[in-house]
Amino acid sequence: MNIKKWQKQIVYQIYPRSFKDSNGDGIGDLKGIISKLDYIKDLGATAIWISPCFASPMKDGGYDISDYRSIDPIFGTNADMDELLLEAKKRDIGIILDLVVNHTSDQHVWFQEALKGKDNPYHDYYVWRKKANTLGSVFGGNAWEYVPALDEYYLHLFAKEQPDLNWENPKLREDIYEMMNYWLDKGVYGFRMDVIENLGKQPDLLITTNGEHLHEYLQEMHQKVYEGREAFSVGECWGADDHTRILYTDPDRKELNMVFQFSFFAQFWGQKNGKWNPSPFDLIKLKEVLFHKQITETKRSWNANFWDNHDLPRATISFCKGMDRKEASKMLFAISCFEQGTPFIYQGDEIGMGHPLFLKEEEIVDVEARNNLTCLRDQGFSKEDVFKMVSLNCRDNARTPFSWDSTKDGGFSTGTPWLKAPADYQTCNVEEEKNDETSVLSFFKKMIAFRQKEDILPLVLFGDFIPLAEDSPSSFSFLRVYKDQEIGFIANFSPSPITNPWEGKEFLFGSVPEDRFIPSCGVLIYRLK
Ligand code: TEU
Ligand code: CA
Repeated sequence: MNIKKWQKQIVYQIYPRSFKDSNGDGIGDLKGIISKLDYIKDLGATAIWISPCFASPMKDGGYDISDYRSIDPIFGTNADMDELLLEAKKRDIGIILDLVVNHTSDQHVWFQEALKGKDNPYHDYYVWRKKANTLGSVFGGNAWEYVPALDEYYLHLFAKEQPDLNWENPKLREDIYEMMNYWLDKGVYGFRMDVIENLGKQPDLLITTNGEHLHEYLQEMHQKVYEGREAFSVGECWGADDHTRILYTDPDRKELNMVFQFSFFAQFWGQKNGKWNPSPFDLIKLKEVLFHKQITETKRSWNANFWDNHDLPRATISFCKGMDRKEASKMLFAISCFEQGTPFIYQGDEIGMGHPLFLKEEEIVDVEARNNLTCLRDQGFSKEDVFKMVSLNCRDNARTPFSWDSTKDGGFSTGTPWLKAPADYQTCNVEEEKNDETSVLSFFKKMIAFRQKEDILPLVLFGDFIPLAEDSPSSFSFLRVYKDQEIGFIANFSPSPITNPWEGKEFLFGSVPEDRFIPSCGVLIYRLK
């Protein structure tokens, strides 16, 4: 089978505020990213998704964009972006930008114009109603904000500083496509598309995801932007399941290459208070979701394989209690590499980074977390309980400054970082790991090189996936079968050793030496046929 370029990418996600600061202001920037391109190349990643770096008041870490064509000064200049594109190209690394077009910042000129009156041509770029309904914002509270001067409410599915765009307006859609083409013409490789499932929202019916016209818009976007280009697209779709994934990613439908699905993670959110009150992790439930995803309609759709991103606490901490965090990081990545689909690495996973230890409320900065410090208090939880719920589950956990070495704050910045550094940067950093053959970093490199091998890649991309030991509370194991090849994958997803079912077979690759027993988090890959 012919492998398409987008199918064989290994994508590395950068949260630019936290990756590398080049000028000592405590905030990561584009020059910082440029200085680390060789690091990313050496890791084996082939593309970089950069979380938003556009002009923004930063009410939501840049997911509130006030100008889609300018780089925010805290991240650098448009010339820095040109340089990044050039330097990435030299290394054959694609740059994937974050496309946030469900909403803008309230400081975007479109919204500022819209506020001027109902006759203003930009008024209809946003979603207005005479009356609010009960629709809630993802970040807590109601999704409607009243503007006295207009005697109308505007919709904001996220923070009130993030008014929702009105995709029913063809003029708005044209402006967005033009902007996307502008960046692709500049040499950008593609887009990660923020909450793209919300474009068809029907707020009067309380429908936010999977609205009536969603797929029409995505097909139109494909035609006006992607058609005839070799570009990459991945949609962020919290509401997608194994069947709706086809709607987005069946190549015949011409919408997106792949989507992020979240139920593997969100299934552990509590009935009440969701992410702030997760239920205990259960490996069998995790496998149920991930295996189902792997065996359902994969011939007509495509998977994005990920464990972490800038919104989720690290999976090594949520899912791997009692296990060594660094060994767990190797195991999770090996799974991503051997499932059908395209693997994503979130910055820091490749060195096994952990969380900061938040000691007081003031150290938490994320808008979702800050809103919920109040909302949860209003529900009657004690101050101590609220702090615990928020500090353990908030998005800041994943947004800590990257640990490059053992100097102050992990060498991220010569100044004071905008967010607390991880608790153990002195022992968990690139400098410590780069020359250590047994480190997480070395494993990631070897794992990528193995997966991308000519005789392995087609099997990983197109082979059948056959789940094994679904009821086992300790192993994560499956077969991949392609033409006359059969490869067995087993990971010990538990704190204690397990027996190796394939001892004596043709050993191909592993995170631990081949033996009768597999230690906690150990991964072994065998050729069975
Ligand atoms: O996330 C969408 C989203 O729904 C998340 O906010 C998610 O529900 C939440 O983080 C779970 O805690 C995207 C971006 O990834 C996120 O960073 C943005 O804040 C959000 O959209 C708005 O643009
Ligand atoms: Ca900086």
